[in-house]
Parts: sequence; structure tokens; C-alpha cells
Amino acid sequence: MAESFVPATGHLSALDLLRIEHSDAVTHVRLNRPAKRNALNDPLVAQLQSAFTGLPESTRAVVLSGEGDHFSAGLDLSELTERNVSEAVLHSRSWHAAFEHIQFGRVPVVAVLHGAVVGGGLELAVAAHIRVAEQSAFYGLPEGQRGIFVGGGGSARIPRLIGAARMADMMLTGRVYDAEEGLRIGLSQYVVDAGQGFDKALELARKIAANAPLSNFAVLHALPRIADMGQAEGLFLESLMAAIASGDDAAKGRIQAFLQGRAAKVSKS
Ligand code: 1HE
Repeated sequence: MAESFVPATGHLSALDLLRIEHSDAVTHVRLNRPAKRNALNDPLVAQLQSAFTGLPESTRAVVLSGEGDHFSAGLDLSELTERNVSEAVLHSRSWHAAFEHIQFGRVPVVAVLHGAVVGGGLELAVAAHIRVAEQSAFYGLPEGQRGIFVGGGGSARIPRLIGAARMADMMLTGRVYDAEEGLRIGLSQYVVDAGQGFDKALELARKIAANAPLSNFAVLHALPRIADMGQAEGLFLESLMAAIASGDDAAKGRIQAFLQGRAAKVSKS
């Protein structure tokens, strides 16, 4: 499947720590610092922000992966130089800004996880909407051992997936979860064999890209906010979002197609 991808041109091709390619409506964004296990330094975080804010109009879904044997070793520890408190806050906020554009961007993001998905690498992975893990994936938060704390949004996003108690265990004891355990506790939605992650993610991204844009928008922008709301406010926002989506021509056309026997039925396969 991968051979139909062509390299990005223009400003995306200038992002030298990423490798970005397009295939129809799917864009593949690959972390490209394998010699450093895709450790996230400031330029790489900035390039991720540029990539996700500068996706072409034709992109309807993104696959995010890492070159080499690991998804990402997290924060580039060689950059952990002396920062005063305000500089350190702003550094953390620069990660928040970049990852915000992934979680609350224009298109859904499917991450392919393999090898180390640790520290800031896990924080990056959980900003994506769907995670496909290969059997080699392992998840850790070594911040506890390194004497630091998460700073890339992990304390807000990870407990929403696995609960604060599991995250506390990972940080306090250095507990590492493997791919199957990660699936069980909710860190990934899929586990596949070694080398199959990209194809699975691409299959999912192509399905996502075929959805009505407003449905994808609602899943990205309304669903997580409703999940964070009280029930009364959440139900009202749900009703508004449902009315907006169902009033769109894309919804009307799709529902007519089903009623006229032209659309797929729901099936298990
Ligand atoms: C790095 C980093 C890094 C590798 N920063 N340079 N993250 C961590 O604490 C994880 C630290 N890394 C590791 O545990 C291991 O490197 C791995 C399990 C990811 C991979 O092991 P391995 O044997 O394949 O590679 P390696 O030999 O350890 O590393 C290869 C090179 O990458 C080596 O550099 P070289 O110049 O000696 O070849 C390593 O120094 C370099 N490298 N990981 C810098 N993380 C917003 S706050 C987020 C806070 C955090 O993310 S804390 C968690 C940091």
C-alpha cells in the first residue's frame, strides 16, 4: 500500500526532522531522528506544529509514525539545560501548543506505535485519536526516575485513557506496559504483528478520510469536550452538534444512499 505515497512539496518538504508524504487524502508524517530514537528536541516539536498547522486542503486524515526501531524516546534529554521557572513553563507550553494542533486540528490522526513509546513520546502518541501498536511497543513514563515531571500534556491526556492511578504507578515505580497490556488498559485501540502497523493505520485512515467532514469534526472537537462536561451541558451540546451535522448535505446524501440500498450495511468484518 505504501508505494502510492509521494513526498510532500513546499513548506512541508523543508521540515528536515520529519518525513512527510501524501497518498490521496492521507498524509503520512514520520518522525525522522532514528539515530536519537526520535527523541523530541525543540526543533522537532516546532516542526510537528508546522506540519499539523500546514497540512494541505486535500488531507483528510494523518498517519503519524516513527522511523527506525522506536516510535519515540521522549524529551531529548541533552536539551534539559538550566532553565529558570518561567522559561521551563514556556518550554512545556510550547509542547502543549504543538500537541494541541494534533488533538484539536483539522483532521483525525492515527498513530503507529512500535518500540519505545516513552515519556514525551507517549505524550505525543496520546494526542492522536487512534493508536495502532505493533507487538514491539512498550510504554513508560521514566520522568519519575529522571527527577522531572511530564510536561507535554501527559497529566491531562493519559489519565483520561487509563486513569490517574495507573499513570501514578507508571511514574512512581517506573512500570512499563507491553503492547498487549497497553491494549487492555486503553493506551492503544489496536495491536498488530511486527511490521503491520503502518498498513493497519493506513486502512483506518482511508476509512476515516471517506467520512463526512462534519462527522469527523464533531468527533474531534465536540466529543472530547462533551466527555469533560457535566451531563446537562454535554447533552445540550450533543443535540446542537447532531442538528448541525444532520442538516449538512453530506449527511442527507449518505442517508438517502442507505435508504435506496446504495450504501454499505453495518457488518462485523
Ligand atoms: C537520546 C534519548 C533521549 C535515546 N534524549 N538522546 N526519555 C527517556 O528517559 C528514555 C531514554 N532512552 C532510552 O531509554 C533508550 O534510548 C531507548 C529504550 C529509547 C532506546 O534504546 P536503544 O538501546 O535502542 O538506544 P540507545 O543506545 O539508548 O540510544 C541511541 C542514541 O539515542 C544515543 O545517542 P548516541 O549519540 O550515544 O548514539 C542516546 O543517547 C540517544 N537517545 N533516547 C536524548 N530521550 C515534555 S516533558 C517529557 C519528559 C520526558 O520525555 S522524560 C523521558 C525521557
